[in-house]
Amino acid sequence: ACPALYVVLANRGFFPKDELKTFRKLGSRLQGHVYTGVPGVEHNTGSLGQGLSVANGIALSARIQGMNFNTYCLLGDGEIQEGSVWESAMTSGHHKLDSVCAILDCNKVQENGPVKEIKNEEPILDKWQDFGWHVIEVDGHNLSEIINALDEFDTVKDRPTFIKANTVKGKGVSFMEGQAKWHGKAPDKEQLAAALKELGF
Ligand SMILES: Cc1ncc(C[n+]2csc(CCOP(=O)(O)OP(=O)(O)O)c2C)c(N)n1
Ligand SMILES: [Mg+2]
Repeated sequence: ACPALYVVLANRGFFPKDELKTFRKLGSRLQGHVYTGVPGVEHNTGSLGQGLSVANGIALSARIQGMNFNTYCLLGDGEIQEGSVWESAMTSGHHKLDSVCAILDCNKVQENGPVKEIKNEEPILDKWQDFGWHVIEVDGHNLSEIINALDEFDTVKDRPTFIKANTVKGKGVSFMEGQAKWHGKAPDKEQLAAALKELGF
């Protein structure tokens, strides 16, 4: 996910767009996991399972200080096997943190294979609902469904919102779709050309 974040930050002027070409090079601040050395990044990531605790902390701090903004947390479906995610899910529910929205990128695959074979998580929506969350399910490749879900989140009071976004890992590139083996692998020149062609570039 970090290349996508870097592109957004560069486009928002946090650092020069030219710097994007240094991605994952020795000496670059744009590494494979984001850290606070990157302008616009306020918390290190890389270790799965921490994001929702951070989101809760930000939301609670805003409440205490009387500040009015929303906090969004993107989770992976492999990531939610981490116990810390459920501690924080319980915390958001207990404190009725209605400014927190968690979005699950439910692509059915984690680093080493299919989620349901490694550790089945279904029924996911029932679990989050039981922890005190308002739950919504969308097609994560359908922008208007995502926007509607975010609008619904804005109207929900006294409970956090969980959006299960059903997605396909590697969407749009036929030989990558749904396959764990592409998790951290770079395509060779021919594969790159084929992938860009399929994506319409
Ligand atoms: C605590 C921790 N354990 C293991 C890893 C290694 N790791 C990086 S990504 C990943 C798989 C995550 O799967 P998922 O949450 O489904 O994300 P996806 O790749 O599908 O977007 C793992 C195990 C890590 N970064 N942190
Ligand atoms: Mg996944």
